[in-house]
Amino acid sequence: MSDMIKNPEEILAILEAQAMGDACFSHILEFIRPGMTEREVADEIEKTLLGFGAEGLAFPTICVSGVNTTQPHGEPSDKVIEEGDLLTMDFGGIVRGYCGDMTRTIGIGHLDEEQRQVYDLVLRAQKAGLEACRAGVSCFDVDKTCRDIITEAGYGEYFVHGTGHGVGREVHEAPTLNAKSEETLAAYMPVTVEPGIYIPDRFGVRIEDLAIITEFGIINGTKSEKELIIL
Ligand SMILES: [Mn+2]
Repeated sequence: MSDMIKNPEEILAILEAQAMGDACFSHILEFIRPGMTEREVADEIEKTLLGFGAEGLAFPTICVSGVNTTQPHGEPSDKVIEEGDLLTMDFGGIVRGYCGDMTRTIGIGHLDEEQRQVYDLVLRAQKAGLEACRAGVSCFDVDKTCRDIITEAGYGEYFVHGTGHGVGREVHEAPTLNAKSEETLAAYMPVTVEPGIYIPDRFGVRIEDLAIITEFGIINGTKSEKELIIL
C-alpha cells in the first residue's frame, strides 16, 4: 500500500516528467508532417524528451498511424503517416528516477465520421474516468465507469485493456485499474486513465492522462489538449 502512495518528492518528480511530456507533445504538433514515417516521429519524441533533460525513457515510445493504431502496444514502423490517418503517440521521460506516461491520438488531414465518433466516445469515457477518481474509490469502479460508457455505445468488445495503472519508478505499478482490480484509490497515488477502442483492420484511439489522487478528486498532471486535434 505504502508503495502505491508517493511522498512529495516522488509526486513532484512525476509531475515534472509529465510536464516534460506536455512540452514534448506541443513540439511534436509543430513537427509532424504527412509523409513522415512513424519511426521519424517516434525518434523526434525521444530526442525531445532527452533534450529537455529526461534521464531516460520510461518505455519505448509508441507512435502508430492508420491501421497500426489497432495495436495498443504497436511499435513505430516505416509506415508513412498519411492524410486520413489517426496517429497515436504514447510516451514518457524519466525525471529523478520517476516516470511520465501520456497518450494522445490526433487526426491527419481529415477524418471520417466513425473515426470522429470513436474519438469523442473515448474522450467522454476518459473524462468520466478521471472524474470518478478520488481517495476511497475502488479501482474496479473507475474501470467500470469508463467501460460502461464504451459498452453502452456498442464498442465494449474493442476496449481490450484495463483503464489504467499506478506509476512510479516503474511505468506500470500497482494499483491496476481494470475489471479484476481489488485495490482502492488513496491520496497521493499517481494513476493513469487511458481507455481505448481498437477496431480490427480499421483504426484505434487511446487518450491517457496521468493524475495524482487526492481526497477531493485529482491533480491532473497532463495538461495537453485532448479535444480532437486534426493537423
Ligand atoms: Mn500508461
